[in-house]
Amino acid sequence: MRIQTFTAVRPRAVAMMLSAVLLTVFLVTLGTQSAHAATMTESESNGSTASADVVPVGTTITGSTSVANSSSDSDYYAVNVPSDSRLGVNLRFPTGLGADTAYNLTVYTSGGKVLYDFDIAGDQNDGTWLSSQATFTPKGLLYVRVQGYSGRPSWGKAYQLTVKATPGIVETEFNDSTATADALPLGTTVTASTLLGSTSADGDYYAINVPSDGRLGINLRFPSGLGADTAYNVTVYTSAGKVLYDYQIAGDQNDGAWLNSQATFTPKGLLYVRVQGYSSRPSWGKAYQLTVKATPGIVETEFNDSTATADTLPLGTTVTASTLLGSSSSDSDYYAINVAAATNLVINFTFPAGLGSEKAYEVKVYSPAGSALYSYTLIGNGAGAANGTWLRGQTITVPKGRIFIRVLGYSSRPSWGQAYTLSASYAWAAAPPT
Ligand SMILES: [Ca+2]
Ligand SMILES: [Ca+2]
Ligand SMILES: [Ca+2]
Ligand SMILES: [Ca+2]
Repeated sequence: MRIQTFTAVRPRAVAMMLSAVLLTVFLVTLGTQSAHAATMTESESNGSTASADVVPVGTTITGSTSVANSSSDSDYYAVNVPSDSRLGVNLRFPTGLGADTAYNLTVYTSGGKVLYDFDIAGDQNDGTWLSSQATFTPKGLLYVRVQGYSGRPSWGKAYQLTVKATPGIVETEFNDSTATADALPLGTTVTASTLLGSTSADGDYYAINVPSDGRLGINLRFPSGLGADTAYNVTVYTSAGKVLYDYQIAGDQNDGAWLNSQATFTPKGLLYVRVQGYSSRPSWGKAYQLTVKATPGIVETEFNDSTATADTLPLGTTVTASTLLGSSSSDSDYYAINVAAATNLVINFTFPAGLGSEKAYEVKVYSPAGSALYSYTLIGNGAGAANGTWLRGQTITVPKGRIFIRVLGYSSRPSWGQAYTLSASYAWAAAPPT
């Protein structure tokens, strides 16, 4: 009997208990959901990534830096970002907290590395300065830490934190080396910034795969109003990491036109573009857009600075090139031409008009043994210089074999970074000897 009574009663008790538990869970869930929809309130203790309050993207959480018997308080929030995005971190708090630092706000990667780190002053209480910073994140988990100290007027005050994420093609830190470069397909625009943790410099590397030899177009755009000093350094590296081109981009070159006009060339294959900035510059924390294009063609392939590394130039073929190189003050481009028999050559060399009244290029011809046969200095506005008629009229006799044409330019000249074209042909090809 006792056993029967027991077994008869027990299931009812269990069922009632279960109902109560389920109801509680249901109510708690309801309560949590409605809190999410409006605003959330932090739940101490949230002083580590492990105990972080989970805050959905776009949801505002109210918190406060204050802990009894402690001189500091760290509030960690975990935010799950569904795709690579530009972040908007909005921290608002009451006015009247002075001009000194009110809060420290740090963004951590899921792995706990410092991605961004800001000191927020008391008079930045409306949140606009912080949310205007160009911050980016790869998809996945990140942590935001709001930190305060008992010695600050912000201690015990309520703050509101909202993290927004706008999906897009953005850089993904840490991209500070060729090994960790962001892949950037040709013609794709990436949005990024030079801004990083508690460091004074940020280098953003992009890996670009170029399907064939061609002329590069590097287009870097950024906001106006960043002054006339250097805003960014842009460096192009070969796949082996050698500096091919290197530029200082001034704040007033923000429309990208100047850099894009530079005659830069690349052999097919991998190259890297690095955009570098410093915390001391007005460009720090500003968004930039980078697009790299490539136009296939017969172009020089640096480094072609000696007879040993000369680009082979078949007779009758026109190559496009420039005197422009890394952080060097001069560039020599050697071209090797195979000549079947001693002959007269016509050299067709053209460059843009308007390069002034000083030396623009030197064009030299070498024998297969490397001895100088001819040397010509071309003046920018010299008669027939830019359009090539003067040089085409010179009598150039070369022996049979692998002869060399060298084009030399200097960074001090207006010709630096301009495109030139070069071809060579037998003198009698146009007018056969009789
Ligand atoms: Ca960056
Ligand atoms: Ca970087
Ligand atoms: Ca060159
Ligand atoms: Ca060269």
